Amino acid sequence: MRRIRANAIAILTVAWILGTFYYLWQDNKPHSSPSSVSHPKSTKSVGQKQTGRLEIHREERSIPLIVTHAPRLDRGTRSGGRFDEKVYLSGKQLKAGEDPYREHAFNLQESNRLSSERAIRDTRHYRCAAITFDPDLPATSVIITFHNEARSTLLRTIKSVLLRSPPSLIQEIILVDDFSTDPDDCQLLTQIPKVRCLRNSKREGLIRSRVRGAEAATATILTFLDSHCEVNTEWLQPLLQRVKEDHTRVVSPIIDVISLDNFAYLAASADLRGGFDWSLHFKWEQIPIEQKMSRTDPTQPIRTPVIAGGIFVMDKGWFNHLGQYDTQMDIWGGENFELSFRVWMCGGSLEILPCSRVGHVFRKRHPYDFPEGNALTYIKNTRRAAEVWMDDYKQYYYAARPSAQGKAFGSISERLELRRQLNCHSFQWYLENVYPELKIPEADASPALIRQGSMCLESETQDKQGDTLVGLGECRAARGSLPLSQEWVFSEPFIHQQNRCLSITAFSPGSKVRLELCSQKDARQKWKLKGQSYQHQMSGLCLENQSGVAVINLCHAQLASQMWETQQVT
Ligand code: LR7
Ligand code: MN
Repeated sequence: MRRIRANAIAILTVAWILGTFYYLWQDNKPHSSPSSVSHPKSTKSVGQKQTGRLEIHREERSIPLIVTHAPRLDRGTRSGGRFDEKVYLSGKQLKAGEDPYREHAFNLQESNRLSSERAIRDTRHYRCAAITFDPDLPATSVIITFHNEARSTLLRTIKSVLLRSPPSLIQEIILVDDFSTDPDDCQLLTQIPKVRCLRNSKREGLIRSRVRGAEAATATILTFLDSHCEVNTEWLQPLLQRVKEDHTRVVSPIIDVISLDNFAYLAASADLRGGFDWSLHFKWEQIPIEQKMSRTDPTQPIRTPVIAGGIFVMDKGWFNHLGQYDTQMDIWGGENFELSFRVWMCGGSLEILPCSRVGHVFRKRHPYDFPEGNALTYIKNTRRAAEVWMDDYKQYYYAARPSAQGKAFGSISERLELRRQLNCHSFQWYLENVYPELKIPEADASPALIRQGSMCLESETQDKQGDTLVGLGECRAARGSLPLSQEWVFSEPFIHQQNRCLSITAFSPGSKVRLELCSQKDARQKWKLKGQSYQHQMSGLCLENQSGVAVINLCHAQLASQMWETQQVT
């Protein structure tokens, strides 16, 4: 009897040890393709049938949520004689010989061929799986706007949400049909539980459509998605958790890539954030090296200067408080900058959460028309963002996008009033605190004369403190051979000669100016160009020629002694 018990204990111990080893091995095993977008199994060269089978087999383990939370949508609905997926999908099939890319700018044939419930690889860092969330996360309304989306991609977006989210967290899915040709694309989907459909009576564009969806939402948290996405394992919980902890956070997932050719689901790099150039062109960029070095935990949020725009979660009260969207923006584009600047400058923050992953079909062209033309619409929208939020820095937007000058952009008075009421930070604050990596263009970095008639601003002798006095002298030389003392570089906000910056000596009218070692933080050195005057930013006083001495004084438009001509040297 005793021996039997001893044997049993020995067997159990061995089993326990083996089990523990297996568990640890599983847990420590990194994903077969860590974070790159090139996955050999996803390339077209691999036999598709075999790839498909392999994928599904491999995936079963990595998406337990499908099993845990899958209410098997069509089982319930079909028996009720309601949503019939086959009927829905076969309503729109590719005609023989038709170019599969024509209508949607992705391979429609491939999308139609795939199951609406296909498994995808869990692309998260393996440490994400161990994170736990509050049991009482708030539910969300998912808002998907679309204009003539393919039925197969739209359905896959919806089903991935319903199958890969804890049901209690999905209050509803609001589809906003932006006047698609066939109302049934949207209407038939309302036979799926939780799905609602709002149809615009005319084409509005994604911005006004999203606002309409947000206004109809009954949950306290809004989740925006594009109409050709697939959400991944536990995508929603990290997003809701961060917003629950602080309602001013606006959070997005890492956006994985769904190939527009073969619809392979590819992991995107986890080291990227949203950025832009002065023409307001969005780009993914590496997170700055210092931040990268200090990231010991790959599951931590990544602060981002801007979001891509289509996929994010935001508290509904905060969305409304901050002024929703600029509803005078049309069709597509620019709204992500406007929202991003507004969130940061008016007291919120933007984050990318690496433990949340959502796939998106990235396309190379717009498959739909722009009633006012693509370029004009983008200019109108970005111009509105620049005019309302970028203060004097908008000059760099115009310099980078000269075609924007003079183009119509409507009235912005309501948005300016909103900015005033919300008491938001300046764009300079945003540049200093959120996006210091965005460099002020050095286009005007070539040296110039700053002159009044035949007199030029010049640096003179050093005073007792070792600072250089500044006055006016006869412009002495022709182009190319100027004395260095008359060459100035204005790269806002600094007017400088090498590393010495034009600085006021006191904040009162009549104070002299001199050259001092440049310092990024020194308010005495910051100027802006206002018409033909150089205005000291903080005092509001203007650079003036007072009988050959450079001083600052109360600004008077058209006062000759305050009007300067800038003449490039090279
Ligand atoms: O008139 C329109 N009405 C619409 O409802 C035009 C478009 N739409 C819908 C459209 O069906 C889609 O669901 O709006 C959504 C976005 O349009 P896409 O998919 O053509 O845009 P995109 O993926 O190229 O654009 C990105 O930038 C846009 C700027 O306005 C939006 O913010 C998109 O939501 C955004 N997409 C993403 O952020 C996903 C990641 C891509 C990146 C980078
Ligand atoms: Mn898209």
